[in-house]
Amino acid sequence: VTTKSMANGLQYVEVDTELCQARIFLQGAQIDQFQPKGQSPLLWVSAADDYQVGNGIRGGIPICWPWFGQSEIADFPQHGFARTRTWSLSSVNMQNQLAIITLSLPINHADKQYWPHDTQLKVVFELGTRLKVSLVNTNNADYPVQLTQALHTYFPTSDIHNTQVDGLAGSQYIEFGQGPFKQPHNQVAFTKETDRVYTNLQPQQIISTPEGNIIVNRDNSHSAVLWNPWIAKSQRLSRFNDNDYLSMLCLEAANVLDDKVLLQPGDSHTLITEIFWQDEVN
Ligand code: TA6
Repeated sequence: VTTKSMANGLQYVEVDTELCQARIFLQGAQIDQFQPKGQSPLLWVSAADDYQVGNGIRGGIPICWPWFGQSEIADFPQHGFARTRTWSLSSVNMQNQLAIITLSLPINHADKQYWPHDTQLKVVFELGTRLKVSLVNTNNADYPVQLTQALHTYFPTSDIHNTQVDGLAGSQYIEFGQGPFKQPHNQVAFTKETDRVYTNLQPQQIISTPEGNIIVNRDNSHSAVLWNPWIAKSQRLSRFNDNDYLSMLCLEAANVLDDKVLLQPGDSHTLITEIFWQDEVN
């Protein structure tokens, strides 16, 4: 595990162990590469992304915090501000062959306009044959604090027309401000712009792609977002090629809508997502 920086100053942690290769930027504590040894990459990044300082990367796992989507307060940045801030690298540990990397978000005064509360935010990456991400909120204030958040994971596929998501039975979703709609089947395929905020969702979904099945587990989360921009929105998105929609989908572990985080004084909450290829090699 080494810390490096790009010519433009973006610093990142490079992980290359017996079990996996990964890369985590200090900006946004954003992982953009994770590949178990002997298997395909589990994260997708647009070739259109130019890794600019001040932007989130179009891919990997952007951390949406302390709100998902548009802020309810004002025209604050979409998906919060944590993903454009430089986090500090708190610790790097090896536990057997597992790399455990922790970053924390120092809330500076500039952010007080968005987040005037005394809370702590850290993210723990556990990198092995699986990728486990834990987003830990602690409320140090003497009053309750609430927030919404999501681990906005971009997954790769060689063909979106040959990709389905299983594990949605019994849930409901809001899409384009309409709904909630009851999820009619256990499986979703992609034939148009899809931007669904699911609630009452079971903790495991399976993304089946031509490369194999990706298992996506969540903990302390009953909500998730399923997104593919499709053709028209792809042309409007920054750092995204027109045909990128054919090679990606997002399934985001979230705490949104009625699943938002409400932290009593002194409380902690940990949002967890764990992803891996169904036929793990070891
Ligand atoms: O998670 C889905 C979504 O909210 C989409 O509506 C789209 O806006 C996407 O996030 C990407 O947002 P970003 O701010 O990263 O371009």
